[in-house]
Amino acid sequence: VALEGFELRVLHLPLVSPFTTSFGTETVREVIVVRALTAEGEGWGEIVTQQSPLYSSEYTYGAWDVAQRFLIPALLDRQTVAAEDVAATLEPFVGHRMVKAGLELAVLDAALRAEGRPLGEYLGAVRDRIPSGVSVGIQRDPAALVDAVGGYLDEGYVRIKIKIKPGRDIGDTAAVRDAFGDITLQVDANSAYTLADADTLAELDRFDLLLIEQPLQEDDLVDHAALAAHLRTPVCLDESITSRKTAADALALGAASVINIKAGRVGGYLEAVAIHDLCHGAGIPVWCGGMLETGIGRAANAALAALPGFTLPGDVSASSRFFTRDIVTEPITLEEGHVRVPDGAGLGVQIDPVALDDVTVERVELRR
Ligand code: OSB
Ligand code: MG
Repeated sequence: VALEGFELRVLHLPLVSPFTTSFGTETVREVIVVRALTAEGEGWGEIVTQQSPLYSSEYTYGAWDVAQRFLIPALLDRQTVAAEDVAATLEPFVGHRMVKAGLELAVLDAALRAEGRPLGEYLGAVRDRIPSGVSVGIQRDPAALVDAVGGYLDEGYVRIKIKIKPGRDIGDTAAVRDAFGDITLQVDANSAYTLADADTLAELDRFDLLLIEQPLQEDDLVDHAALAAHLRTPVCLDESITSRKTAADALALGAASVINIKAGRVGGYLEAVAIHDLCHGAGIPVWCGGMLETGIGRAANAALAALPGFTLPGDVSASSRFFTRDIVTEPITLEEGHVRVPDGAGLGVQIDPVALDDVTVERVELRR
């Protein structure tokens, strides 16, 4: 596409209920959306950083700065850019993968909308709907957790993931198993443990969990391999997987037997497909993680999760899981426990300009 500029906005979307993980509590989703302005038309992307660098080193105003100071100028230096060239153009800049992913998605959406081609078809989707799981935050106590999980099961979610942290692990998991029996259940520690906690984590083995996600730190690949050898529960990596290369390294080390793929964390949907292809070839199951996306990222995640190697239900839930009002005109909905893969051009969802303006707290436009 012939790039003319980019618009960036910081949004504040109120959450329907506070979302607590081992690293903190959010009540408002602060997120950046990107609009690519091209001669062929516009395209939308989402930069999934959070307000504070707690899940990853990236955060809203770091993303806001690096996008305007370095990444967007590098893209605008080119006359025309294909979505397939964005990663290589931004490659000299170390890290900032969530920002790169958001910019790449906006360019890709513009190109696909101009061609009239759906994102799912472009990425290699083989399904028109995907099974939907839900990520449930840490609650006041195990009884409140059972209430929350019960509500999501009633809505039809086919897989439950509960957040755990030291002191809120065995009891919370036992409460959910006792209340709901044989549901598809997994846990996510968001790096809250060390290898010294291996015996506590082994107590989770008796709950027949689908997997435990990211028990140790982002750079603890060797420790994850040691822990995996100590557990019957399969170890899945999230934070540690920042690229196709780290995915290959993790698999070579035996640090994971399942991988959570998030396009933002790995620098874009094209890198996400490369990790999918690697894992699919190696017989390693993958699933699509989430970052409390708006309808933009949620539509793109639904397309990604429709690839053949996504054999486990992911965290692509309905927009209503987090928001009372989405910024797209057709929010993502749950139908018999599934989310439909949009089949319109590009992302296949349209921005609601009024809803978008209502949650915008900052806006900037950069033109070439
Ligand atoms: O670890 O998967 C995670 C949200 C923010 C940051 C990290 C994570 C999460 C979630 C929610 O678990 C996933 C979602 O439903 O978007
Ligand atoms: Mg996770």
